[in-house]
Amino acid sequence: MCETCGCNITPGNEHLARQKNSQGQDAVTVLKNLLGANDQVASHNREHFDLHGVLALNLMSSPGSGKTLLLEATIEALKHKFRIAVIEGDLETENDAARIRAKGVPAVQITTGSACHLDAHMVHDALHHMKLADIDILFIENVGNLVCPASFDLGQHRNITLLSVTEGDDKPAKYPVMFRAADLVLLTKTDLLPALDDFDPDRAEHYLRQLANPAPVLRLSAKTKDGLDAWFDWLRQELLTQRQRARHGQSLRPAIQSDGARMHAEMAAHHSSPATSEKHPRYREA
Ligand SMILES: Nc1nc2c(ncn2[C@@H]2O[C@H](COP(=O)(O)OP(=O)(O)OP(=O)(O)O)[C@@H](O)[C@H]2O)c(=O)[nH]1
Ligand SMILES: [Zn+2]
Ligand SMILES: [Zn+2]
Ligand SMILES: [Zn+2]
Repeated sequence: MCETCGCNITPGNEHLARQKNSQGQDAVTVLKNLLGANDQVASHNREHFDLHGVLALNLMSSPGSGKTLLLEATIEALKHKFRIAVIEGDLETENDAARIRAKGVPAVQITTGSACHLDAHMVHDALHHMKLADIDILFIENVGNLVCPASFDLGQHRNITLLSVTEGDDKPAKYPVMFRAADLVLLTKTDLLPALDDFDPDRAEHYLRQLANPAPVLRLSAKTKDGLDAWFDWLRQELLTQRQRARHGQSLRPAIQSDGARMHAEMAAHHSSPATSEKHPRYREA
């Protein structure tokens, strides 16, 4: 996806890209600078969160793996205990934000247009429409995509990767950058497991461990509400430790970004060079 979509350049940073190009820099330099600018804004966002003791969580997954339904179920269960708010990222439509608002909590929709991920600039803009002093937990629902979102620090404290049981248990092996970035993996739609004889939750976890990622793996169904308690416990614990950190003036960056970011930049650079693009054929003969 990133190889062709030019997704490093987003509405939030394209002015930087133009500026850098006019100075005659090559693609690698431009991309590295863009990622550097993103990381600066991400740190700035994290300062906003830490100042207000907000726990910021980035939800990433394939399209349709159940991010919004899980948020709806979470809000229903916890909205009287914690003050929750949501930033929604989608290519088009306000649908997800409308679903969240219908549950009675604030939601800001970011429509990214062609960009297949959120970046820190977009999140910063969204923060201008939120009252951080009134928020305990901020969920950022990233654009449904198992590749690009893992490469961009948004200023969150934790990355949560969802894997629906309908997608195949080898996804961690196929999308290592995404699954390496996970601080928590949620296996979703487990109510469908009886109808699927080819998804083995243990095998999915095994592939995750092969990436040397020790993140907890929780199995749940937002539809039947099975397994949600462990997820709620994780949230409570994270909020507690975030508040302790904030009190001590400390912060927390989410799991691995730099690997993904470097790959993202290098991949895009390869594809801008005809000499190397032959090594990455877009079509392969069977
Ligand atoms: N059976 C079952 N279906 C679910 C579950 N969670 C979500 N779904 C269904 O899966 C579809 C997609 O769910 P969403 O919550 O919209 O998924 P999403 O990840 O937010 O989708 P995008 O924002 O488009 O990436 C909907 O039809 C949901 O009803 C679940 O636990 N079990
Ligand atoms: Zn991309
Ligand atoms: Zn959604
Ligand atoms: Zn700011």
